[in-house]
Amino acid sequence: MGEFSDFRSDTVTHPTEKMRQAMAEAIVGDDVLGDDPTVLKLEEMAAEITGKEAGLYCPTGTMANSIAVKAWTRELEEAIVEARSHIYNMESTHMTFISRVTPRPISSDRGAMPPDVVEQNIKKPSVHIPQTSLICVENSHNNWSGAVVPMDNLKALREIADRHDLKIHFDGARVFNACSASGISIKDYAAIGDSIMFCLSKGLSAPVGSVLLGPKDFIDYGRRLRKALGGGMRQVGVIAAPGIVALTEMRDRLHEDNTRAKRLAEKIAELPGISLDPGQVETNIIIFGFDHPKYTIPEFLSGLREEKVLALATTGGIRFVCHKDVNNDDMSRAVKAFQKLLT
Ligand code: TLP
Repeated sequence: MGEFSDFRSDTVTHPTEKMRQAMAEAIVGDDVLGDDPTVLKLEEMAAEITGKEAGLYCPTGTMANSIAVKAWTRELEEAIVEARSHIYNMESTHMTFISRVTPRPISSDRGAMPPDVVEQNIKKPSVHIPQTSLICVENSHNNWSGAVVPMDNLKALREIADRHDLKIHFDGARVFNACSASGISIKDYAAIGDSIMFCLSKGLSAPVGSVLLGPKDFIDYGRRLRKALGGGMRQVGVIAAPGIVALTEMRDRLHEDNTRAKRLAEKIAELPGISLDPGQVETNIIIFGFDHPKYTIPEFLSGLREEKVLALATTGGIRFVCHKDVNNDDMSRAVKAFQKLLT
């Protein structure tokens, strides 16, 4: 256990020893010229795992999502997004800033957008109205407390997209946590999207990077967009190397994070001021409502910090994220801090 028990995000996970070794030994080349063997290996491996034709290593999930939206849309078009989605709420408006398309937010049942409502919102263009060209889905769903979006719902959206000749982009920042919780394979999830993005830098514990996957011509164009956005990173095998370790060795342990989150949720759910249904904690993210006579959310978070426990305020309350670098001692410290402050 470190000085702080850091539940702010799974982005705080540190690279494993094997990742550090892989970084030190990485064979590199100029990736903008297409000859960094480590990056090529990572992109091929990610394509193979997801069943997509090609992959593109990106510095961040936000850039991968930005590239996907830009590649699938044109100006005067609209993209359907889930109302609490990361792509719509937490990526500094790249849809309007970079792609110059209008996001059309749809309310959902814990990340699952009702197919009939999605279909009603698909627009054919007129002199007044933008054309819908893209649907974005997210799974697991960060701001819905890491919910796993049901496969039936995703399949229904895929059918609608096919019927109306739309593309689907799948924000799978934490898709491997969803795989672990649902038992559904990554290939089955990836098949829902024309493109999919996943992050190496979250529960998989690589220090940086995300991979965007899709058809070869989409990825070729995406490579040009990545350069235009300043993401041509030269000898980037040094940071792609831990991504290979992440994909090879870290997927199988994500169930531990999911289980820990459920256990933590069960321990805090009954405390005064907290509204949380532990049954709804399916993966590694716990979001609970907070309304306590003694503290506002910022006051409670600083109380936790004094007890060496870190968490973040988010849509719908307070967020705790379980990951490889919080162990049972960190869990006990968190539960004790909750009990001390709230009872
Ligand atoms: N999410 C981060 C913060 O931005 C909130 C986190 O700590 O959870 N899609 C989803 C679903 C995400 O949760 C995130 C990051 C991203 C995309 C963007 O990834 P990065 O941070 O690599 O740009």
